[in-house]
Amino acid sequence: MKWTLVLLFCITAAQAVVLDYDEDMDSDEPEVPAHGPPRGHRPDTTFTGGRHSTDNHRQTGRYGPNPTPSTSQSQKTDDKVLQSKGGCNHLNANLGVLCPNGCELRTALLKEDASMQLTIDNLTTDISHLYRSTIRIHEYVDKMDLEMQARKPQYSGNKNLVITHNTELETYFSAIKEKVKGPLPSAISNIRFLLNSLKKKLETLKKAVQTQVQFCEHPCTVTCNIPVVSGKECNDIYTKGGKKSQLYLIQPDSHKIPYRIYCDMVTEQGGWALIQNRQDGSVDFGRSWDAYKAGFGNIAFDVGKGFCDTPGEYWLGNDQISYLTKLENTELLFEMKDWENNKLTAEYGKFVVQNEANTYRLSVDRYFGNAGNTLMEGSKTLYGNNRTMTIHQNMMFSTYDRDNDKWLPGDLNKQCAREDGGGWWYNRCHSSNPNGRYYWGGNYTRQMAKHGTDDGIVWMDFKGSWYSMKEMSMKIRPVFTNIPNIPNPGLPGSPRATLEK
Ligand SMILES: [Ca+2]
Repeated sequence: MKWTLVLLFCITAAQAVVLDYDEDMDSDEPEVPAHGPPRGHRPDTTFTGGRHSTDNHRQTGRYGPNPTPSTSQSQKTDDKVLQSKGGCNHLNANLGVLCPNGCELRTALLKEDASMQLTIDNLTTDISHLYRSTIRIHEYVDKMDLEMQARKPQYSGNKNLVITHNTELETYFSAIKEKVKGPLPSAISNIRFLLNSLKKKLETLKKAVQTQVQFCEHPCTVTCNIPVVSGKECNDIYTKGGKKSQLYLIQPDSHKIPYRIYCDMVTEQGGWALIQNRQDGSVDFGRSWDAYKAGFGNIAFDVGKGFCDTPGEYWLGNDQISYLTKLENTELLFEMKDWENNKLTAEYGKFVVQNEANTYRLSVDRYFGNAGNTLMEGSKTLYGNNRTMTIHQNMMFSTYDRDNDKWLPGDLNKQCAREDGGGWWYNRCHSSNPNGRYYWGGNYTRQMAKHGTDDGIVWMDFKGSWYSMKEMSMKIRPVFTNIPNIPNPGLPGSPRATLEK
């Protein structure tokens, strides 16, 4: 590019020189004498301006050939040479051609003009392309500038947003860092300790559950060594030598299958058959007619002595009870203990339970004790008809699925057994409820009761309706006939009763 511009400059300068020279020739030519123009050969170095000084200059120029002798022949020859070199004549042909004149240069340049013109055209094209490219670059730069201007607000907004988020992150990070370095490690340590503790407890419970699962593979099997001595009932066994209170096998009738029962051989000289027992709430007494008919619960346990001397909670069964009470004259002993371990009793010198066909109707007589004669007299905390309807004497047995009570018979919504928790000789409804629900601690409320009624193990004359006994039991035995001179020891004031006191 640089050399191209220099060349263009030279061309322009040369053209200007040619034009000047041609103009001079055209204007001077008429003034030129025949012998040529008077100039150029004088070696006057004094610059006088004007055109002649140019001649002097040219004389010392690089084109200057040495002067040759001027002859007419040589002039003719020079004319021919000059003509061939551009057609320009010197003023004095004798001076020869000292240097290429403007005409020669013009001629040379004209010869070069075609190639130069092509180069110029190419340069022009290149310049045009360059110009257009420059224009496009400018346009692109302007566009970029506009875009940058447009993006400045966006960048500022994003910058503010980033700064806000960074500030929030720094705040959160500081809080987390503070917690991580502060109470968090100790809290984690405590939680880890608790988890380990819970894990150990769970492992212990798991082992206990596994043990119970293995133990309960035969949950209803109680292994008891049956004593050799047996009898038709407990008093019979007692008279035969069975003096320990434990589980025995009795057979009241030779035609019936023997069955297990717990015999109390200690209380009031023994011989008692345990027909009902409550002591820990381990057995549900809210059972059906058939369950009460056949009996349910656990007769006795072996707690390590090699025989079953510890009674469980159970109901012997209405059929067995009925049969035993008819086998001989039978007396009945209620024993009850509150949660302060105060113990009271209620004895009946007569106790008869009819068979199922007669709905196990109850008959008791000859009360003696300190708990209150609720079976025959109802609760002494009540009066008039209210008390009368709590008498159990002559009542039929009722369960939740067999309503034989005196509370609106036939009305399915008036069932004492359904509301009071167990099977019993309900009237309308009770003054004693030995088969009621077991309440730990004794006192309970209407809100705690399933139906809002006094459904606990109640003996109203002892602790009222809203107190459930800790322990309750019913024991029967034949009226003593094997003790000489004691015709009816269960009667109040009898020799045996006096003896027991
Ligand atoms: Ca009823």
